[in-house]
Amino acid sequence: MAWWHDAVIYQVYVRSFADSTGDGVGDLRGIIAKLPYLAQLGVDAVWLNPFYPSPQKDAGYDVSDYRDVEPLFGDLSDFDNLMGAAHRLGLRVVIDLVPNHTSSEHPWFRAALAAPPNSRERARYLFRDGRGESGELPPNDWQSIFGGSAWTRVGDGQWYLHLFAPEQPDLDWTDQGVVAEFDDILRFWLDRGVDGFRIDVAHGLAKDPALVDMPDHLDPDIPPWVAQSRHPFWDRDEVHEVYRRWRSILDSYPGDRVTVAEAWVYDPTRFARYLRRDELHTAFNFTFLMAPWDASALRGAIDDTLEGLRDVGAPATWVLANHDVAREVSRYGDGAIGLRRARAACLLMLSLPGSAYIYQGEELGLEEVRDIPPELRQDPLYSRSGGADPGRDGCRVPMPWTGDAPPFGFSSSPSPWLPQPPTWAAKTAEAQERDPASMLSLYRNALRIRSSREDLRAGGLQWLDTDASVLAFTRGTGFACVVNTGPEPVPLPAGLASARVRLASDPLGRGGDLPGDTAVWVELPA
Ligand code: TEU
Repeated sequence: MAWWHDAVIYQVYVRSFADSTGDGVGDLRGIIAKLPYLAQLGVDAVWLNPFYPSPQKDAGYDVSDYRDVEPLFGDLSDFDNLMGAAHRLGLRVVIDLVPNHTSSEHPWFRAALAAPPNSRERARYLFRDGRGESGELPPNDWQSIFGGSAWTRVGDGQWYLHLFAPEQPDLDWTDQGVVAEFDDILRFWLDRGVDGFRIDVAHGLAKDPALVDMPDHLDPDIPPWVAQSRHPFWDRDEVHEVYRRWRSILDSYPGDRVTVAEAWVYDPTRFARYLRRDELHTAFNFTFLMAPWDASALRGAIDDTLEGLRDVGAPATWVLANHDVAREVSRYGDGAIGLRRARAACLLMLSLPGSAYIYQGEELGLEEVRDIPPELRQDPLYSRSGGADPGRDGCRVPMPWTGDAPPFGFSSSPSPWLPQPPTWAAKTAEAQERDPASMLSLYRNALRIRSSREDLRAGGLQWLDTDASVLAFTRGTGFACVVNTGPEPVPLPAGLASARVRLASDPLGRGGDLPGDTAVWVELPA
């Protein structure tokens, strides 16, 4: 079985992991210095958020050169050193590919602005004439995910499409030059030894050729970045051609290279289409991430996921957090209760069949930082929504490594690009390393057990009968996980009473009861 079927992949948010230069922004050399920490944590691979040259209008998801490293983060030789150091420690490296849009500073977009309407240069993007008497209205009513119209007008009166910020013009994937360019970008990084790609906005590359207005059948309550059926730009059938093409490129390389799609597609059948045998290997499972802390919602998300993937044979992925969503400690209720639930969720996630993702700081139990001063907030989602949406800076605050005051060893600069809360003194990696009851110790122990047990990685999942507020399942014949999402203690399910406890997210009650918001891993007698 290829490594990615059961891998645990750690997401490194490059800007916020470790700063080696003292400019307050994380960088590749900073990551190299912390690779031993990741090896000791026990993960199999890292995924790096975009580190390419970029004006940083959307934290690097606005790429101006797909074949180099942003000077803030280092250079190509730092990248090669990072690859070498990671591989020596047995860690694979997955990088982020941003194919839906470029930066407005990309040479292609500059050339498009300099060229006239209907030129070869404009054909790589979606330039159109406007509506209204003199073209003063946007070509259609699409809204940007970050707020406002998805169209911006240029000097000669034409408009261009940007599903995200105006500094992120969408590429036209019907243009063969665009297709060929990305083939070449994939090869550039595969030749440098990368183990795979995370595909940004994988459900967005194809647009309705007529660029029709938003149809009436769409549900306004569904978040704007989530696919719905017959949508003019999400999850259209044409995207699959791109992925078949990329799969054949990856397959032509030695070793097991992997793709993971960022596809906000909740319909399990539509989702599975990205993972057909000649398309992408894996995709983030956002159904699990979005589920509330509730046994039946979580069980529903798990069943739908496993059921949806059965026919395509792709492994499931499990994700609790990333750089776009509020941290799970906060989503699950903040404070002591949020942390307690996040600890239980860790054991749940790491005992489900498939691969799992850990977002940096999740293993430290970091919470969402809500009090970032407005003038320091960087996310375009905040500014473009006029502050109505707090944006995603709160989950992107730099890592606390050591010491008892900010910047907690992240940087030698006293003011990292986002400020860290002083209360993180108790959450540093250094403080948690010494504490066997810490979140970090829980993640380390769980990952150690997971890697030592074949049944946890490859065994089937079987649900056990339990109370409505409890999730209980076996993996193979020798292992079980029980999660109590309710507030009251419950006895372990019949049949598990004589089992040996391997790990618990919090201490069990007297008589072996499972307290509220607690999970336990048990070994079953042979
Ligand atoms: O995100 C795609 C996306 O649509 C959502 O993640 C959305 O931006 C977010 O949930 C709103 O709250 C990807 C990247 O992960 C994100 O960081 C980028 O901003 C976006 O693409 C544009 O490249």
